[in-house]
Amino acid sequence: MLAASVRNRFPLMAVGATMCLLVGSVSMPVRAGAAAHIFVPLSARAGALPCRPGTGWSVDFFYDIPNEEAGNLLDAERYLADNKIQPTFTFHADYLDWPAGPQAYGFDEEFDTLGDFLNGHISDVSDPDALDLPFDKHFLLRAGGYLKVRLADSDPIFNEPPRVSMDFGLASFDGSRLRIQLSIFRIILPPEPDGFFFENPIFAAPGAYPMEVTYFQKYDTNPEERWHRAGFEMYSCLPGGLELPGADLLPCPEGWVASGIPTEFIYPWEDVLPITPGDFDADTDVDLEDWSWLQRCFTGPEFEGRLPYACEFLDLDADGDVDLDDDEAMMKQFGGPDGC
Ligand SMILES: [Ca+2]
Ligand SMILES: [Ca+2]
Ligand SMILES: [Ca+2]
Ligand SMILES: [Ca+2]
Repeated sequence: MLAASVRNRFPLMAVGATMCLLVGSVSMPVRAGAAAHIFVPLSARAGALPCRPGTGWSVDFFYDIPNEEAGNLLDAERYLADNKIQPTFTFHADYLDWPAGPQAYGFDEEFDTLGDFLNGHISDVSDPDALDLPFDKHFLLRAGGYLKVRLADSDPIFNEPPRVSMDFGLASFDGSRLRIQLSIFRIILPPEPDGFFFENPIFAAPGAYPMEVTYFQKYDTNPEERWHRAGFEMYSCLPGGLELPGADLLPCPEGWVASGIPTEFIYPWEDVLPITPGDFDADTDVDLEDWSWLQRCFTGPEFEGRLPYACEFLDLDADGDVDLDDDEAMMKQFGGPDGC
């Protein structure tokens, strides 16, 4: 069920691939991958989030992708989607770092079982026996959840669009991708030995944004050439992030060291709430904070042209301006600061 709903949310799309390389060993110097900025529009916002913290990632694990379907990440994803393959098992994870531990990456041969690779760093495993499956098949894992984007992450001065931005990095072998709703972030189908990227999404407004991270592991089936490496890490440049136990020390573009996304920022799929009209900051109320954003977006009734992206949300009567009619509509929802 979960896999099907996630697939519907993220239909397969053809994308251009961009690649860059990282020297992926803790004992060797590291460098930041090329950073890019990707704008995530207001339409990608899924809703508001409950006041309690999130609980981390929900992960679907697809074991034993047939050899003829495992050319690369895209082949494997298409095989799973076309055949409506259900996950072999599911689990929860605080952060994305496999194998976790003192070593960032390992060779295929170091893992006898999936449990060795996942390294105890998971919880709520739907089928604990699956952890005894041998680490000798191609597999794909897909982690998902809603990312909480806050006003606190934004520039206090109202720009167009308001800057709500954060950096994410992904390092993996064999292929991985990060998606925020339909904005394809980056897909990496790296040449050996590995791939890496670091990018900065800019969100149009606070709220809940669906996020999906996929990792494809192609097992080297040739016993003569079993030098293949396995490993996957996701970094963020969010202040207060989790330390990744097995990660390289990657510098953020701002200069500090990257970490895992704080668990409380990632919510399960079932937790998203509808947004009340006028609840600009998506904290489940309509109060003075939201009203102050209406003030900043106010154009009056004669306005012609395009509203700044996030201000479109405050055009409550959808006539292309933010004026007293919108103010009146907001006042009907006004309930004071009883949100988060
Ligand atoms: Ca609000
Ligand atoms: Ca109007
Ligand atoms: Ca209006
Ligand atoms: Ca509020």
